[in-house]
Amino acid sequence: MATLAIACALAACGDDGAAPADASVAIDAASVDASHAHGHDAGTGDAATDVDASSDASTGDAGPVIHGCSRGVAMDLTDRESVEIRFSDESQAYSPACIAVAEGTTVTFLGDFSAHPLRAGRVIAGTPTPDAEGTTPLPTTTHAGGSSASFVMSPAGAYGYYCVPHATIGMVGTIFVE
Ligand SMILES: [Cu+2]
Repeated sequence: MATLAIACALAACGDDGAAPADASVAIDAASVDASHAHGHDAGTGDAATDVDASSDASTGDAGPVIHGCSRGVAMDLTDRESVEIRFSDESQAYSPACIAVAEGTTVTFLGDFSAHPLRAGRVIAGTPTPDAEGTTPLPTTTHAGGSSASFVMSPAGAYGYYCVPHATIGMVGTIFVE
């Protein structure tokens, strides 16, 4: 019961501090999340993307950062069986662009793939870099037709993707699978 011990330390509670312990644990979890965020803005996909990509090698305990998206700031959708990511001519962006899902979750991209062809990979130092075949559940060859495409996210890992013609203007995203 490590969490209870921590909670008691924070709350200076006695032998029967069950109710205050819960409250302290919640506060503690929130502060941990904040400390892992490192100030990244989830899914903005602006010029900061390049800086973030260069930090991939020194991940520390916060895990990888892809397109400015880390697990700490990702939208937590790990309780969903299916997730939709939308994109449009107006937004020139994916929404949501920075998410975490459970392994086996079906992720469906919805939008015009002829205008916004999808490819697995990441923008590194301003250069769209495709992922190798077999390293991602997302398409390693450009997916360029139709208006809906679904992918079963497995195995666990961190997967970047981008719109081929708009990758360098921030039409990028990241999916953490756990
Ligand atoms: Cu696009």
